[in-house]
Amino acid sequence: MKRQTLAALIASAFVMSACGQQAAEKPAEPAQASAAEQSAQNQEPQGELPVIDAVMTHAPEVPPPLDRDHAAKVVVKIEVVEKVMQMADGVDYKYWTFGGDVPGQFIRVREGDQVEVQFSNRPDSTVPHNIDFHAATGPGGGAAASFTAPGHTSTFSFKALQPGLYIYHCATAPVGMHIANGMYGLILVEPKEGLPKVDKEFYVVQGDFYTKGQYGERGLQPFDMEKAIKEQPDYVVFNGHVGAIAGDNALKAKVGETVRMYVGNGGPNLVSSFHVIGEIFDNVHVEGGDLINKNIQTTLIPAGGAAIVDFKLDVPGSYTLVDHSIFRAFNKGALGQLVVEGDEDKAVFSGKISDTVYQPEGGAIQTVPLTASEAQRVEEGPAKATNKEEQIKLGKAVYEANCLACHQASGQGVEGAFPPLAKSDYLAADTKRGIHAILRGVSGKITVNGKEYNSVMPSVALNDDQAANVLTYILNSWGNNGGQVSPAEVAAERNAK
Ligand code: HEC
Ligand SMILES: [Cu+2]
Repeated sequence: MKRQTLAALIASAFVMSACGQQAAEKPAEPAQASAAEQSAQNQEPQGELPVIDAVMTHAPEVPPPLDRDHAAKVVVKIEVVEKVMQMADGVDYKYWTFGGDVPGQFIRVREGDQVEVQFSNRPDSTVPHNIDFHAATGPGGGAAASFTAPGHTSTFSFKALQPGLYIYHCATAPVGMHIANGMYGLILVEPKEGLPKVDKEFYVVQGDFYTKGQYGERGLQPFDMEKAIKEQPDYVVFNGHVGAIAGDNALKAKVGETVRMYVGNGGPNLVSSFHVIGEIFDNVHVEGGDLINKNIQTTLIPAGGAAIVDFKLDVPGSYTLVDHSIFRAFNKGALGQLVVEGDEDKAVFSGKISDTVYQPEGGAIQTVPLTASEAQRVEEGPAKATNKEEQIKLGKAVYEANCLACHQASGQGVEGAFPPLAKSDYLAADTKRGIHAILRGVSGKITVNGKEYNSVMPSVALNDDQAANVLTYILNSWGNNGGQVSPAEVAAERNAK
């Protein structure tokens, strides 16, 4: 798929695109069911459900409406694929995906369906993954039930009890990193009576991305955890890439048609102020639920949330989808297009289409000088531990903030994924391994307490004091042999080649 530069998108954002590419016709027909049939279905025994494979589509396509008046067991097959794709023109990123692209495939089921999820993590994946369905009722939305090491498949099922449009996402530690790498998508649980018929349906999910280089910096850009924590994305995009639904990839429709958009927000951080420039949403399923609001200009879509919007197209032109937190649209990529062809209606709109020019304002960051005493406090840094007990106390906080998500509260780890730090023979054999793990990360095959692990631990950006304290805490916890690591030892390893 050809992606375009943001500059090119902005240039074409307000003008009618002349390209002739046609979007697939997708007339939408609601499922019809009488009240009597519906109440009969409510009592339908699970064992007798017909089994069907879910029709799943990549964005911006939406599977056709369900033409069913009964519940079914719907089999949803999801494959996790880690792969490098284009974020923007000349910018590559290693995405973690459900099904090979961002967002993951659209899943459409019916209220009352039994959803069986067959969740596979490709053998060439570097880390385990799982899936949390916001449409599921049960612990973690299936996160633990679907936790899957590379080269394995997990199966679990849930009943789609409540209709609505729901996000699904990966919830493997570090959760923020998995979501930031693109692990999210939408599942629609159609109400039993179906949704009103429209002419076209589209699938759009916003997400924010954090790269080492700033916006547009070329080459393969690694994920930047620090920016993610600060919630300062370099990219805010629809459907995973700058230009995924703009320019040559714009959504297409015709005057007179009704359009429904299933819009999600994967986050991980930002809330979307979703707006289509030049249109008013006739109906908004607020937050993807039953509440329908009418005549809406901009609808809020929380991170980990969704909305269903629909509108009728009265006049032709290019309608720009944006996050109306507007720097995101014009400086970070949150820009899509719906190109509408057909006859003018001068009464609705006089026909003058304006062309705006984007002028960068310059991004120099300003600072305010500190007083001499403030500067000295900054220079001194936080209070340091003066003995082993203080190291252990400070180290516990470092552990909880930086290691617990993977190695677990009592250092017990997760079999097949995160090795234990409690009574780890691997660590006990050489304390320096702990220092190396923090400074450089760990990858490749290692054996801990007789069990093999072949995963990746990212390096953790701790200073010498934090690293010394967390390791001293670990050595003196959970039945480990004791010991102490000093900041000087960490510094020596940091400087060693
Ligand atoms: C994102 C998950 C993750 C985080 C966060 C993490 N680790 Fe790890 N850690 C791993 C994985 C996975 C391995 C095994 C890597 C392999 O299989 O090659 C590992 C291995 C280790 C090992 C060597 C194996 C053992 O069990 O003794 C040590 C020591 C270690 N980590 C310490 C830490 C410390 C200390 C922190 C916090 C500062 C931390 N880790 C944070 C995932 C993580
Ligand atoms: Cu994941």
